[in-house]
Formats: sequence, structure tokens, C-alpha cells
Amino acid sequence: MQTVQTAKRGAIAILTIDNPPVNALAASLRADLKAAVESAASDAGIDAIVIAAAGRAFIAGADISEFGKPPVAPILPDVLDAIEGCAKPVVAAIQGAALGGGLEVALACHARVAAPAAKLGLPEIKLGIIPGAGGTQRLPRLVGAAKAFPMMLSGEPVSGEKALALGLVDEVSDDVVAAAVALAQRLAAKGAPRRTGEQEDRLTPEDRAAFEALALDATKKSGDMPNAMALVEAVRNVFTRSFAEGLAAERALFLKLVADERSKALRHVFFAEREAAKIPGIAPGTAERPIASAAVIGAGTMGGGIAMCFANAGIPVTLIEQQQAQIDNGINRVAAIYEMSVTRGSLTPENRDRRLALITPAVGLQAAAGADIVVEAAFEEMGVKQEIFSALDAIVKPGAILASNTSYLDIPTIAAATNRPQDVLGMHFFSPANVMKLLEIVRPTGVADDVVATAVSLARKLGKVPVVVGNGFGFVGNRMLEQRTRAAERLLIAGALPHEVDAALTGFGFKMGPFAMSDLAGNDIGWRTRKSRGKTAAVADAICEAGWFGQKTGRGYYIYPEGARAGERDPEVEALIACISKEQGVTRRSFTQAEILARLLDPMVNEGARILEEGIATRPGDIDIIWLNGYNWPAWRGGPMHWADSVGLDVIVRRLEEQAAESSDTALEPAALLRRLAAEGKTFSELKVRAA
Ligand code: T1G
Repeated sequence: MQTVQTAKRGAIAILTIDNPPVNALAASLRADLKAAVESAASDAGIDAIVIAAAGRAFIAGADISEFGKPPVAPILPDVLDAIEGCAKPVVAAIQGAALGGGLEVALACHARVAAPAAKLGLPEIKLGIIPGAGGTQRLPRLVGAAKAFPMMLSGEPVSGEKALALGLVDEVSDDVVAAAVALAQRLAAKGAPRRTGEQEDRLTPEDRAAFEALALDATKKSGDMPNAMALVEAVRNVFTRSFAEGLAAERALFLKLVADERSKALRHVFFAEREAAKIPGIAPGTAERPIASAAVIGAGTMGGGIAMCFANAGIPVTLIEQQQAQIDNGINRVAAIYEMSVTRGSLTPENRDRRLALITPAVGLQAAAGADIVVEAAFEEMGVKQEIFSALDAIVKPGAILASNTSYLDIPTIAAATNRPQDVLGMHFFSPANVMKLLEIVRPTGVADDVVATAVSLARKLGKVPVVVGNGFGFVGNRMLEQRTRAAERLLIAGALPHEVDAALTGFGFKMGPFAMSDLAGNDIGWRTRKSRGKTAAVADAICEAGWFGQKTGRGYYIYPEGARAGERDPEVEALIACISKEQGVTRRSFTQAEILARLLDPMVNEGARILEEGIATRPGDIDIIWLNGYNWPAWRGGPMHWADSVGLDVIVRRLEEQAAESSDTALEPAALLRRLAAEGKTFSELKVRAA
């Protein structure tokens, strides 16, 4: 199908790009666009050219799915040379998102008209690369390097209005094609077009100085990300090298980054996020239940945070407790969190007041009567939850959605306490609920499709990343986290120390390691859960029996000197660990960081494979999205399943077999799916998604 249609309006050729869904610059579009420009350029009846687009996006950029494959001519720079080198004026009519290569097409044009709400940006940095088709050379020539560099470093787009103020576009109009045609006619009357690459007047010594200051700051903040440093080098070339040399240097830097593992991981995340939004068996556009108001049961840390999510999204919410004192505490905690944001300057006093006014504190479940959705965030004990759901069943209106925020309890058992199991599901928020992006939507058998679709859509309105998962102990994230926690405990007994285990994960890119994290959250939380499940962990239990609950008690796995945030090694803890190793007859040995990393992450991947076998997760990419958004897995590592693919599943299987032989933990035996993929020389990414 032709991806570019040519029409004529007088002596103006209008080339309309049409490559659904977002006009990504696939090879076919590049070829059609170059041919259409060259044809119009050689048409004696044409004085000027307008490049427009159909659909919601102008051009969404290069086709990311083509990266890593052999290039297909014409490559984008060649298309842009044809545009910029055209003897007749070429004007871009930007009605929607012009991102990445899409903006680079517009930059190669001789002028640009944008709709007020259009989005213009160079987001390549978010994919671990830099603009690869002239963006680093042309954008500074239009708006100055000091304005162009931050746009490319953040990757954030600007509106048509902002682009006009920057000098990035020449006009803003609600009818971009008509305005572009008129501008093209005026330019044609002026003669030779003004080429972006030849404009140097913005590149002043003052602009250079301002850019260098920004570059120095960027080097300090993101010196460990190669693409940020490459961007500095590429933009600096606008001052130090010719346009042609700058383009060549940019291309070389870009191609090197595309081949980097970090960029491959970020491109995997781009598609995995979009795949996770596709729910097997539920067609896009399934009718949703209207959510005009909500209620949250339980005003503890989680309940308060969940209520804030609704208020922050502008949805009125009733926050309910059993007694006045409890709801007073709850609402005061919420007010204090908002106040902290106002103090930090991230929230205006007006918005604080507006959000607080949307949260109605109440005592007694009857206050949930009018809510369209009720989220239960009460004590993590099945009896308590069944009592609440049974009472709610008699109170809330027909069609109301009942959700539990439980982090691992069985949803069907909770639903069985009501006469409306088809309206009951899990909405597992992650602490702090008003901050963490991940929302596990737990879909038990028998829940209505429109309830799931409504929950997913609501999650997005709350600014969350929803991932639909099946019902099972710990669902996906916490079930895999438990494997890492057990592995960390095993490592302490085998010879590693807390700071060595933590350093392995922070060195991998996590913000914190498991022991520092446990000290932060409170070691007694895990202790209480283990006791409720009749489980033990020698070191973790001993730490708690000593009353070392973590930061809140001044010591846990580490000692926290008065007011210190970072813990220090505690000789008493290390002596305790050595004593437990001795009691268990273990001869302690040292571990390399690589060994520690493998022992922590391989069991997680193995549990992920089991989760896929059981159908608790639909895709490996869903598991990666869960770990990126719920547990701070570093995005440029792609997630546990993507990481396993990069290590090699055969390597993971072999290491698990060695660990299983050393330990009595049968969970370390490689999962059948993992063995099969490894034996077939396959990766998780090649796993076909289960049908509906
Ligand atoms: N390449 C391939 N597929 C893409 C794509 C792209 N650039 N952008 C979107 N898609 C697919 C997406 O996977 C989904 O597929 C469908 O289109 C709708 O996307 C040379 C090297 C444009 C703001 O980073 O930000 O140019 O799931 O759900 O919410 O220097 O898509 O339907 O099968 O996101 O309306 C730089 C990426 C590339 C922009 C529209 N460009 N895209 O949002 O739709 S690198 C980007 C977006 C580059 C140059 C460099 C958004 C959007 P499916 P969607 P949306």
C-alpha cells in the first residue's frame, strides 16, 4: 500500500503520509517519501511542497522494531538530504506527534507549521540512544544549542505553541495544511529555500557558553549513561565541526549506541509496556463501568496512599476506618504527606487543598454505600477481609466493583464472602501507593471482563502502570521477591555479608540492596509474615529476636548512627551470622559480586518461568514491566526475563542445577519451561503469548 499520497493545490504538492497506526518511518515509508519528494521536485508544475500526515501522529519516529536488523535503503539521513537539498521550498504541516525521526523530517524541511497541541520532541535518550538523523545538528541551528540540548537530554516533547516561542516552528495553526500551503506559496515567491543546515546565526559564543555549562551539569549527573555523554559530544560539534562532519559524527555515535545492550533493553521495555496493556480475551474498547466516586477501607499507610491516588486523579474518595481515632490518624498522615510536597515545591497549596477536599474521612462501612468502586486495604488477614467483603456486599450498590489490595491472599476466597464474585478482583498497589507506578490487577476465574477492563482503565487514570495477573500466592512480583529473599538469606549463611549482598544489587543498578531495603521497611514486617505462614529464616529471625527492626530502631542488618540514612556495618550482626553458619555446620566462604548476583537473580527468573507455566503472567515482558515499575529494577537492564535472555537460559539452568545440588531448596530445580527453552536454544522473548 502506498504510504504517501500526493495531491496538488495549485502549484503546491501536498504529500500526505499514511502509515498506521502512528506513521513510524518504516523502510516502505522512507522509500515512498523520498520518491514523492523527488517526483514533486522534478515536476515543472510544482513550485513548492508540503509534507503532511494522516491519523493522530505526524510521524512517531524511526520504526523501533527495525533496530538491530540490517539497514534497508533508503536510510533516513538520505531521505532528509532529499528534503533539505530540494531546490523548491518544503514545508512540514505537523498536526500531531512529531517525535524522533519524525521531528528530524520536519527539521530537514525549510519551514514548519504546527497545531497548537502538537507534540514535537527528540525522545531518543529514553531508548538509550541519541537522535541519529540530524537532530543534534539541525535543532541547535534553529533554536540554539542551549535550548536544544536540554530538550534532547530530557527527551520531553514541547507543544506547538512552545515550539513557536523557541523558533522551532514558523507558525501555529488549527489548519496546518492550509497554513503550510500558504507559507509554501510565499516561500516559493522568495526563491531559493533557507536550509536548516546552513543556519549558524543562533550559534553564538554566548550560546556556546550556556551549552557548556549544561553539558558539565549533565556529565556530573548522567556520566554513567553512554548516550548522555554521546549527546554532549554530538551537540558540541555544531560549534567545532562543519555541518557535514557533525552529521557523520552523530551517525557514528548513534550506530554504536543502537548496538549497546542498554538500548536493546530500553527498546524491549518500550514494546513490553504496550504489550502488557493487551489483556487476553478482552477486546480493546470493552465497555467499562463508570467510576465517578470511590471508597477505600482502611486508613493505614496503604489505604491513605490509595485514597491519595484517587484524589490526585480528581476522583472523590471516602476513606473509611472503624473508629474516629483511626480515621483521624489516617487523614492526618495524608495531610502531612501533601504538606511535605508543598514544602518541597512539587505541589501548590491550591492543589493540596483541592486534593484534600476530595478525600472524605468516615467511620463505618456504610459510608461506602454510594461508591462505584471500593478498594479494601485492611489488615493482611483472611478472616478480616472476608468479614469486610461480606458486610460490603450488603451495603454497596449493584454493579459496584469490590477490589482487595491484598499483596498475596487468595482473591476467590475473599470473593466467596460476597454474593457478587463476578464483581470482585485484586488491585495490588505497591508502597508507597501514591508514588509507585505498578498496579497488579489480579484477575480470578469468574470475574466479569468489564470489571477487569474498568480496573485497567482506572489504573491508567490514577497514573499507574497496570499489569493483569492471575490469582496465586504472591501473584507475580512478591512471589519472585520471596525467591530473592530466600537466596539472600542463604548467601549470608554460606559466607557473604549484608553489605556484600547489597553491593551486588546496587552495582547491578538497583537503588538499594535487599538488606538495606528491609532495614528501611522494617525487618519485623517480614518476620510477622513468616510467622503467620509457619516459615523461618535463621538470620532474619535472629535479627528480629534481638529487636533490630531496622532504621526505626536504629539498627537492623546495619547500624544507623543518630539521624544517619545510610547504615554502617555492624560487627555484632556479622558475628551473629557467623555463629548461625557454625550452628548449621556450614564452612563460610567468600563470594564474588558476580556469584552473588547470579545466586540472587537466577531463582527469581526460575520462579518467573513457573509463573508463566501456570499462566499467572501472560508474557515474559509483563514480568519485566512488573519488576521495573514495582521494584526499581533498572530500566536499562530490561527486567528479569530480558536479563535472563541476555545471560543465556542454558547458563541460568546450569547455575540453578549447581545451586540446587548445594541446597535442600527444591525451588532451585530449573522449571520445565526454562529447561525446554534452554534445550531448544530459545529465549523468553520468543515465547508465544497464550491465546485468550
Ligand atoms: N516504532 C515502531 N512502533 C511504534 C513506534 C515506533 N517509533 N511508536 C509507536 N509504535 C507502535 C506501538 O508499539 C503500538 O503498537 C502502536 O504503535 C501505538 O503506539 C532516527 C532513531 C507516538 C506518542 O520514541 O511515543 O526516531 O501495540 O500505544 O499512545 O533519530 O507511540 O498497537 O501493536 O504508544 O497514541 C523515537 C515512540 C524513535 C516515539 C503515540 N520515537 N512512540 O502514542 O500509541 S527512535 C519515539 C510514542 C528515532 C531517529 C531515532 C507513542 C506516540 P501496537 P502507542 P499512543
